[in-house]
Amino acid sequence: MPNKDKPNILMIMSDEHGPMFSGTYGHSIVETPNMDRLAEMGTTFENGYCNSPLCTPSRLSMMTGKFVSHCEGWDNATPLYVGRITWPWLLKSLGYETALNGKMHMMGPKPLNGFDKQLTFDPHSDNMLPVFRWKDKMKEAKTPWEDVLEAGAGTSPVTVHDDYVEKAAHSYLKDDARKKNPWALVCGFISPHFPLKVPDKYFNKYYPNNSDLPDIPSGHLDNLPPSAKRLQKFTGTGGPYTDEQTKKARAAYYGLVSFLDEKIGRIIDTLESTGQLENTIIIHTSDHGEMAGEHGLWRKMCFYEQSARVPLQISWNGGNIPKGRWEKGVMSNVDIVATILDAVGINPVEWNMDGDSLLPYLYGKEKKWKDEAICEHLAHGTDGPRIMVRRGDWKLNYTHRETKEFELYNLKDDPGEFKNMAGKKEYEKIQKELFNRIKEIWPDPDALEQKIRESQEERFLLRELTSPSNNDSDKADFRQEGNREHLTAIDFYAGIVNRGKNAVDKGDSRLF
Ligand SMILES: [Ca+2]
Repeated sequence: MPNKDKPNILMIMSDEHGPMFSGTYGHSIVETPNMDRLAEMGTTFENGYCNSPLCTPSRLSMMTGKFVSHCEGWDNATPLYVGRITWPWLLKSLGYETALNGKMHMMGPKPLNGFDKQLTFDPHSDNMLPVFRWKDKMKEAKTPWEDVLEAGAGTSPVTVHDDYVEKAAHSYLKDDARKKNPWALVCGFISPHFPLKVPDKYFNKYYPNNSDLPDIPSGHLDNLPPSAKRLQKFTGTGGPYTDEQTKKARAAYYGLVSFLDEKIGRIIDTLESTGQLENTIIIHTSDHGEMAGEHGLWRKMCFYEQSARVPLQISWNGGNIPKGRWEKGVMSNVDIVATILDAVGINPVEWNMDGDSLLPYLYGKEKKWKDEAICEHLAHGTDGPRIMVRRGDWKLNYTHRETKEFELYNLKDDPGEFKNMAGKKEYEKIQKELFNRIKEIWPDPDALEQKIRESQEERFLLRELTSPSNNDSDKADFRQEGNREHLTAIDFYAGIVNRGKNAVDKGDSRLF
């Protein structure tokens, strides 16, 4: 029988959810009653961050408990080195059953990395995405990002996938086999990730009467930092869009958040009705956020709050995690990994994890939390390594390129991140302090950049060598249920060539 020493782990991970787009985090329109329910059941972190504002790097960091530059999960076409320890492997060493249900966006042959099985399928693990080389000049989108223009009622591969994930979660939790061993289940939902299509019921909840526009002060878009301008040109997400188009697209995004929230609620119901709520630690997070038009951007790949912050909620009905606690201390997903390990009796320090367990803090044994988050972006949408450090009220963003770029924001005085204080004499001390922390993580940024560029070149060459043709025929079959056959290394790289070449040549950034 399950016991308190070995709590079950249920991780509900969404994709592309900026926490401010939820009622739970204070949004005046978006209703998320089941996130509210999780907030009552446990502790919610106001300032929780992902460790990279992009799918695969964020998720590989989440799997390994290490920063992206440490686990070397550079971009959306980087497989995880198979010898890398992940938290599911460590839980298996204690007799846990581990299951992945849906998306984790791990690339490569047999990308389970410590999960016993995949309950449904992950369309992104074999939907091959391009390798972008920093040595190539960043392309500029030729047209506005189409997803905003196409937003509305309907279904998409995302909503279909998520329906399968929910169904598989109920079956897994209701299975009597769960009574034998402790288990860890990750439900990898893709909503509220674009395409911005959501069934009528959810879309009509917000459109046309219940949507809003981004908060953009007059003149701000003309004064965006260079990193944001480059990203805007690359993605085409600056539009131009009419206010009505933006409102409609935001309404569809809000609808996807509600669609996700209902699924969260029904899974908690099943956990409760099967008598497993007491002894299950529930973690709710996302891999990164969504700009939703703020700062003239959609999607992510930057360190603005909408992109880098994620919902972070943790509860344990039968344990000692405080209920109804709203925590402002800064933390990130690597801390969640360390917390999971600590909860089952594994010392994360022994495995050289970059995160810290939150348990001593949540149990009141430690009064002061470290109050820090690190986020890195080492992929497309930039032409050099980027890193963010948030400590207390301050956030420093650094771009390592020929002309070094800094952005410094005080989130208390300027929550919208409209006033870049970098380089100002009166904030010299805090900028230096935060940059010193960056230098601890990146002791040699030139060497890091070189390593990333070499990896880009190697993977680019592998594509060339394994490409049988330049067709586009290997799209994922979203209708397939059950385990997918996993890919061989050759299939993997060949797939990247096929899809990647086309996408890069066309300057099409919609695929990723
Ligand atoms: Ca993602």
